[in-house]
Amino acid sequence: MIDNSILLKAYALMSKAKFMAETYEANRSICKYVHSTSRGHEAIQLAAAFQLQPQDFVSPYYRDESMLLGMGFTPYELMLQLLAKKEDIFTGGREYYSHPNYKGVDKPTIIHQSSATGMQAIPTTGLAYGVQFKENYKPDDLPHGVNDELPIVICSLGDSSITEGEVSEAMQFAVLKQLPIIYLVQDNNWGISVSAAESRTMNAFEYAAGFKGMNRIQVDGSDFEASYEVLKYVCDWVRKERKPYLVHAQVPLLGHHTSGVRKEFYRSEDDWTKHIAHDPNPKLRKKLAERGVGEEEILKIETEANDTIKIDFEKAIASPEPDPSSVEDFVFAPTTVINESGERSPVDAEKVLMVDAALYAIREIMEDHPEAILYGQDVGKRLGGVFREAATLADRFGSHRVFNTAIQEAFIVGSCVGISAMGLKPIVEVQFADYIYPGFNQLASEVSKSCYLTCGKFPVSMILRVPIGAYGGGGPYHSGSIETTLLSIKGLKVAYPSNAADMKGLIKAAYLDPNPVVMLEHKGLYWSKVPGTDEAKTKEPARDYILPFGKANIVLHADKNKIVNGESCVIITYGMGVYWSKAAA
Ligand SMILES: Cc1ncc(C[n+]2csc(CCOP(=O)(O)OP(=O)(O)O)c2C)c(N)n1
Ligand SMILES: [Mg+2]
Repeated sequence: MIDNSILLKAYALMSKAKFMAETYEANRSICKYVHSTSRGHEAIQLAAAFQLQPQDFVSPYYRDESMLLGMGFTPYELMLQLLAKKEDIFTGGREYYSHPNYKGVDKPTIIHQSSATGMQAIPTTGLAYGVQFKENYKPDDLPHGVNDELPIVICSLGDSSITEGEVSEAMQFAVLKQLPIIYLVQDNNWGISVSAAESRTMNAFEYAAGFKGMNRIQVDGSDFEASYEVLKYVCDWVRKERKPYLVHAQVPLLGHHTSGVRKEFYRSEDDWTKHIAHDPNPKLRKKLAERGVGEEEILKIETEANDTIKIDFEKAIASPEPDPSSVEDFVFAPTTVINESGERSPVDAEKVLMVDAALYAIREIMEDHPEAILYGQDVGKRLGGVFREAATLADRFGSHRVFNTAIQEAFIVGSCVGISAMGLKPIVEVQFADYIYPGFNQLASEVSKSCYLTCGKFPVSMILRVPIGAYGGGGPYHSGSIETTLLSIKGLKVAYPSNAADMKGLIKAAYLDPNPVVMLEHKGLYWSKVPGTDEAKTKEPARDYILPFGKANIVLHADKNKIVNGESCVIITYGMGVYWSKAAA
């Protein structure tokens, strides 16, 4: 039986969550963004929070306010985000309510949380992979608990988010690698106004059965004691066994979807009556009374909770607004690579093809940096990339550092968010630029915004290699150019070299950059097979050569007289464009 002290602690926090919801509803007009509350989901969320230890990782979703309270964040801290205040510890007033991120030794780590439903599954599964990698290959670098406990990862999700394709990619990877992750699904039968019955034939528990190797369990998530027992069991088990679990918790939804999408727009009286019958708050109150806790003591808890919320809300209202001049802060983390350095053209160096310059750059990086890992489709053993752009690397560095993935571009791209947060440096690849689109969502929703929306706590340090452009016989789906699309995403750096020396120097700069870098590698230049591209072959720069981003090279100087006569023009270009321009000149 669970100790009364735990039930009392849960009831105090549940009472706070209830008064917070009432306070927010009464003060809707001063809340900057719309907000969701945890009403109805409190029991399962607190039960999960109470199992977490500081070395753990958790990705709460936007309804997980009670989980945050259970982890020790104060109502005041949460309210600063509700009111978009400068001192909002998560996002500095940039994000909606209950979109946390946290990096500190006193609580579990929370990486960037977006509003995109289900999309946290991939970055969070990436974290679990990072945990497993460190456990196996860099154990001294993995945080442990006070009694030497290993970290676990919890990914929290709403029931309707499970139908997103990305969730399936994450679960596939979690079971394939047997990662120490718990998917906690809070099932309130609603996805805004879409009911469970009209959106799926199975709940998350039934769905999980299709993922061979996924352990699973169901619980009444409105019953705190039952939820606590199940989550204690599951968390203890994963902490020890290092294998994935899915917990399916049935819960009522006792507020509006958000303060903007009101329950009366789409819910019937009958539905509301059914949900309210499962309110976890009176359920726990009744249990406390059954356990002999007197009415006076319960009332005291409620009064104290109410008083705290009142004081905290007043204090949060009075706290300063963000400084508008800070709006551009944290789009990128500062890079140390500012100037060109090292030897670009050693006297005795051989000329190399661009594809080999890239390969040698990665090889040197992997030799010098044990935290560098490379993965993607076909980049591992046997083939080493469909263009042989990663040939020999798996043999040289082992399958734990260079490995094949399934065909899951979203996972390849989005997992970097979690892996980078673990202090590893992912170098990943999508096979053709045309196939970046399945991963594009992760790039735009998660990767590019992580630094900005965590106020610099979680920049995603990664390289995404993308073979691009036309080459012999590519056709419509193997020749695409995507650079303009990429350039419309703030928070990404894009490099597009035109010769072997630039390729090597830019990959080195990309590695040292704390931000996400997309390397566009033109397939027509890889082997200089396209007529007129011979100069893409250059001497191989030395190991120490680094070429910073954003600096142009003058390839062709105009005739002075022609400039004076107005017969000249400037072409600013990149990649294959350099050779087209030279041909035109
Ligand atoms: C990718 C994406 N599509 C649509 C939305 C809009 N949206 C916000 S919440 C929501 C419903 C999510 O339902 P569920 O996952 O069950 O969580 P609940 O709100 O019921 O707790 C939708 C469709 C979104 N935020 N992200
Ligand atoms: Mg739902």
